[in-house]
Amino acid sequence: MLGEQKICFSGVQPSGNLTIGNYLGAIRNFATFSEAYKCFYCVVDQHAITVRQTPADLRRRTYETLALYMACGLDPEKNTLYVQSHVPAHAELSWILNCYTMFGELSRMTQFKDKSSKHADNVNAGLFTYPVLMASDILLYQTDVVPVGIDQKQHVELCRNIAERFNQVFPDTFTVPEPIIPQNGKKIMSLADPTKKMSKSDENQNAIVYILDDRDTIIRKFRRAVTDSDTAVRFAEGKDGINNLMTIYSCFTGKNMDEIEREFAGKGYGDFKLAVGEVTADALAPVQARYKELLADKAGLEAQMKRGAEEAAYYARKTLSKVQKKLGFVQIR
Ligand code: ATP
Ligand code: LTN
Repeated sequence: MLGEQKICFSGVQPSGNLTIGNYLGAIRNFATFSEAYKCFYCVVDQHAITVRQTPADLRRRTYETLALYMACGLDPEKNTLYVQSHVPAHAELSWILNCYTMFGELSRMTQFKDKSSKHADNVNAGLFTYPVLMASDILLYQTDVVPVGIDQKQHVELCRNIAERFNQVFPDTFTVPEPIIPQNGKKIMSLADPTKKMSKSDENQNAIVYILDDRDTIIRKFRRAVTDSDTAVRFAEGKDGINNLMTIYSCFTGKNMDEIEREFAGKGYGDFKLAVGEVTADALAPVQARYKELLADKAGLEAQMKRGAEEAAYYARKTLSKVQKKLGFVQIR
């Protein structure tokens, strides 16, 4: 809470091209909080460097992610949109919270285990303390709710533990946040291996549908999606591929599983896959058109970055000063 207003915070890494998993699990839902909450949506570039990035790509993707936020309906007048590295308080609070986070807690994070096995040649300390920086992002703004896909639930729970631990020593410092996980779309699976999360860092391009893929590419990728040897479109245990396609179709059309089963009764997987591709392409077309316009105006994006960072820094400073005072750091301002 900031005064009377409830706060919403979330972030996306500019670490690759964004997928329909990022869209359905997170970004699409962000705009729904704008009326009832004061919202901060951050492009978390400092998180992205926990795995190696090419500087030119990181720079370009930072602009792209901000443009995509706006193209997905986030009005910069109603939401604070900014880049993490522009607000130094994130890194400052992160150091402090490192000292209130246990080695054992961080060792249990499944994302750390996954990423350290994927990047075995670069298991750096930043990858390990990644959830502490994420906790700092959230706690700096006295956040009440954090909309994320289910893979981030464990990190938000750790953030709650850190906040509670700190509050026990220094009462009333942080609001303890709640994760908000969408009912539908919380975990979109890979089209090539539907037992795995669709991830923007997957090497297999056929596994992923990007928000910015063109219509033909989207339809082709869905046509190739791995399914099973059954023929009926029905949501059932063990039919991971079809379940995933039905979830995507449901997210884009608002239809429930029964309605989808009825709609495709007597039809085969081929017809269904084509329909999933078409509704996805139709839904993404306006986002793509708006994105192109926004990205063409680099100066406009930079002005937004500046405005967003100034606004975020104002709130972040308040929490950081309170924390520093409580800890016993000498204030010289
Ligand atoms: P990487 O694959 O590089 O680890 P990521 O896509 O998992 O990246 P982010 O870009 O930081 O990570 O994720 C942004 C948001 O998108 C988070 O809230 C995350 O939970 C959500 N998200 C990511 N992938 C999916 C998915 N397949 N289904 C639903 N939500 C997802
Ligand atoms: N770790 C998140 C991105 C992220 C985030 C946050 C999400 C960084 N800071 C704060 C919500 C709140 C991920 O999706 N990989």
